[in-house]
Amino acid sequence: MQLLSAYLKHHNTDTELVELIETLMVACKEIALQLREGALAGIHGTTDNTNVQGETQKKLDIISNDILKEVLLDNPLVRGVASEEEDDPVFGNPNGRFLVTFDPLDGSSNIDINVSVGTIFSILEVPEGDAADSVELFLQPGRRQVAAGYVLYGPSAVLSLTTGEGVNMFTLAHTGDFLLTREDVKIPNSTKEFAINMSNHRFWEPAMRNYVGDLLSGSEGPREKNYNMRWIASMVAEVHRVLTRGGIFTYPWDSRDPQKPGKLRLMYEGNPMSMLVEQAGGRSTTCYSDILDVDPQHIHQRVAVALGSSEEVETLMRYHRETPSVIQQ
Ligand code: AFP
Repeated sequence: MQLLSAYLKHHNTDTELVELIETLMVACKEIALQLREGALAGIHGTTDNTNVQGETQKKLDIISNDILKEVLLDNPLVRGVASEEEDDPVFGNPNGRFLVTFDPLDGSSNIDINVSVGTIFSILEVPEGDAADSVELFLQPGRRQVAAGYVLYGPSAVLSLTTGEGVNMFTLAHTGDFLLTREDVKIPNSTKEFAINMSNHRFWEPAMRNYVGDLLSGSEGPREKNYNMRWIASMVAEVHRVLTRGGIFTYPWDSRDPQKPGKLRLMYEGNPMSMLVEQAGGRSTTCYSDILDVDPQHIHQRVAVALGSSEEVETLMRYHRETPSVIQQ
């Protein structure tokens, strides 16, 4: 089985980008170890701190954030990092070539119940010109990403990675190496599996209620086939299922906070997952347009997400085109 770095070099991936990805994996291996220790190391549970999202930080949110920040900023290739757990970007080598955004531990509300969580990352290049250290450097549309991926900490630790030439998966071996286990991953165009937090049904747009209603009507309804449902409450685990066997995952706009376009974060959830899904032949949208074309206005911006099997996502978008919207005035 091929080592991660050997595979990337063999496919002529930029050598500095390979080095940066290897640096990210050093941090993710340490996080995998911490997670495995879990309650034994007394690192389950919450802290008294609240992050910029207004969420209570878990002990492991902070531990994984500190590991990633330290390891990345130690690498002179890194100009700056932005994290779900940091109010503002943190800068390193002023001559660094890359910017990294990350969700250090996605799905952290699942840690204490021992359900899969993950680290999601997105890599951008510093725009041309000698701009000073500022958040503006990061505010680039998702199409500008040079690489994106996640490490899923589940029964095994699996890296899903794209550098813009398809998606490959690497599994963490007991030797500490990430070894190639799935090459050129493709998402099936159609599916019978959907994932949405049904408890938010009354807050959705009419289009989303109609779309999900017809899924639930199954073979007796206009979709003429039966659908099954999943909800893990870890986007990284949901997207891994979609990459592995197809499906549609959505966290749409809802009226609980009408000013917010959605719950999930554009720069370190929406964009990296969208690059992976599109590179695997799927679609990733706001329900109205492609997420990778969204022009970011701030680093913790939220976005509505509907991604997965292309035919199913296009059907969801058709429902949104054909039903009057309460947000798309
Ligand atoms: P946490 O990281 O706070 O657990 O949130 C996870 C998440 O951002 C995403 O991974 C899930 O898909 C989604 O939120 C779950 O949201 P609900 O708790 O509303 O189902």
